[in-house]
Amino acid sequence: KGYHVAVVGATGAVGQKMLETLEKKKFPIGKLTLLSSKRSAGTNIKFNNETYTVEEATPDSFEGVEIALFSAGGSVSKELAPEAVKRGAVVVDNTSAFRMHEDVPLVVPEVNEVDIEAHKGIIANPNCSTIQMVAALKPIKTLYGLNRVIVSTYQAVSGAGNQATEELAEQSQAFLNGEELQPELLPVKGEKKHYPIAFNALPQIDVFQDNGYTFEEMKMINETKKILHDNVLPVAATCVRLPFFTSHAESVYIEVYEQGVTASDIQKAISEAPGMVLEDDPTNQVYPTPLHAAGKPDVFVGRVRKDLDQPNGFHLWVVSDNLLKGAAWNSVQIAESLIKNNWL
Ligand code: 11C
Repeated sequence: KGYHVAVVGATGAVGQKMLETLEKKKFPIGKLTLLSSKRSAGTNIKFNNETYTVEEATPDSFEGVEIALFSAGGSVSKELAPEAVKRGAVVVDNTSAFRMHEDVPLVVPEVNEVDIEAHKGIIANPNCSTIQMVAALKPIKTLYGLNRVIVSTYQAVSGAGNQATEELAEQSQAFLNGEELQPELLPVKGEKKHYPIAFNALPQIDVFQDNGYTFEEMKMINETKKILHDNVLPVAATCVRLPFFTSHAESVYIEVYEQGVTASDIQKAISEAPGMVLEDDPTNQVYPTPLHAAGKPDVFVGRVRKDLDQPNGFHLWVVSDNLLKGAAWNSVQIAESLIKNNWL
């Protein structure tokens, strides 16, 4: 059977990758509806050699839709996801709108696929930087338990959308031409201040919360606990934007529960986990980098080391394409799981 699939936000950075992923995975599509804001409506997009015209998303756009993949910003999801559900669709939402709602499963299929079954119409796709981290943590937690997680991120500009990608490209050229930089978007669209991203590092992703952490950091903290079903797991995060286009990298410090675990135990756990690739050979300078991970659906791990002072402490370097496993690929995996398990 082919399903009626809608992609909301089809012209955006993640929407484009969703279409590429659906094509690549030969997703069983009977009918495809491409939706966007009024601004992008009318755009023509090629899918499987056919041309589709993107329509403005309205509640009635979801008549007859069975699976709706949303990635058009939180406010669009808040308004239209319930309308899609009312009309019988199951929504996979890639925004932060519903992630922490109690009756909305928050899913990375390799980690907590079974949570999908309890859905009430909406399944949330986690934040990109959370997905790659929990994918790495899960096999370690299963075998050795987890006592603590401290993460620092090195995040690509594409996480902030196509406009941020353009801003980095333009600023880089301007900088090298000796021109004055005029930042307009990053760190956060609509914020009071903007800083250059070219040849810089910005320790702010999303807006600050009252506790001094940014929303991106709190997403990593809260989503990790929800996905791993461990509300008391201590998690701390520092999220930083760097001047490259694709893939987020993360330095992750963990403390495991079991005593006597070695770095090779951790490496083995990672290398045997689905969707994970261990690239860890310091003698031959083998480790993952954002450029190398870009365009691939896996989560890459390297630099696995035992902490020098904390007997159950380990350091890992985790890299993945933020638009694929971090967004589009994971969303389509959730849709595949709905079909495969008869959970639609
Ligand atoms: C970034 N992680 O890199 C963000 C983008 O909650 O889905 C993803 C925002 C989200 O800016």
